[in-house]
Amino acid sequence: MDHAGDAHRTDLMTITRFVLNEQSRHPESRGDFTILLSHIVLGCKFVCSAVNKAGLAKLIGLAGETNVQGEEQKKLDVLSNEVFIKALVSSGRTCILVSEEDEEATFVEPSKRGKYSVVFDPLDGSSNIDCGVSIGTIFGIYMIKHSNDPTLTDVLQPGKNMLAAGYCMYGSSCTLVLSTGTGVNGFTLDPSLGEFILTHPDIKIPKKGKIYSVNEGNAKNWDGPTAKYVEKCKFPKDGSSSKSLRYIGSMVADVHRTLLYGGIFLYPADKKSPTGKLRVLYEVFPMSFLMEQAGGQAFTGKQRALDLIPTKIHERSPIFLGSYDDVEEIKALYAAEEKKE
Ligand code: FDP
Repeated sequence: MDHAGDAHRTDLMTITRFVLNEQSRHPESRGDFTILLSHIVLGCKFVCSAVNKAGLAKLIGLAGETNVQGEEQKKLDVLSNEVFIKALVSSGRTCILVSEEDEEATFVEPSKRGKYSVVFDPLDGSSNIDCGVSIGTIFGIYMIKHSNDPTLTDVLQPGKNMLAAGYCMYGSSCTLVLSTGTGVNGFTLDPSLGEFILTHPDIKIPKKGKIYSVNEGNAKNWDGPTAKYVEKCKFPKDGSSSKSLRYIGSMVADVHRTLLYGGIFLYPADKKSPTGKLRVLYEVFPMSFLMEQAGGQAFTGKQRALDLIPTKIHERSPIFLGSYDDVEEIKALYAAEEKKE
């Protein structure tokens, strides 16, 4: 009998236990972060269940359409947003919420306010919803300076000021990847227990990868360094093998693969979208935070992504993130371009 294996199977490290363990290293902590996280986890479980049932329950469809009972249907992303907003407000630990779904930030009413602000995309990769491809939730957490007088400047902060970041991927399994600033850990939802169990401890991204991930349909509009980099991936001149292309078109899924297998994910600026497509606060920052915590890098084409100071809550930025050496190559190409100018 494999007693060691048995111990592993019976001594389950749930995400709550994991965060409580981390908290015990900070004697001054009063458990507020653990409470906040448990509300985020609840939101993820709800969305996971809704995504799994979507085809059956006819949750898919245009917001505003009515179902056979004559009730108004909610699109999955609208529903997910409502669930997260309500879970975060009711945690009593949040102050400002910025969601991809809402044009304006939500300022939590004073009686329910706490010291954290959460920036999030409740259901990222929405163009993949209707065909059952992996989608996800992305979130980042900041600490507020004055919870009795919160302003937008409390969330318009560089990504390096985040306390924690993570994503939950609704795919063949439901996986939550989290960093509280001391490495990256992955938890998989055990549906029979309804608990996220630590399955990917201390994730480290390979130093160099064999995969590049980009929407090549935009190639005609790319700038010089991006075009040169992708050309190098396909036709390397140093005798190395060409890289493989993988692009799901769902940031959570593409970044998750990059984190586990290594390589690079690119969403560059182009002539049509000079600031790129992805949003700084709830796409670029959380994913860059995780990449750095896993030993990789994240670069905007101009600077370290986490140094960027956003001026608007829905601001966009180009992004290149992944294995350390791969991002180093694209940085060198942008540096060479800058020298020419
Ligand atoms: P989507 O438009 O499906 O919501 O930011 C949203 C996002 O997906 C990312 O998840 C994804 O990486 C990217 O856009 C895909 O964009 P393209 O379709 O332009 O490749």
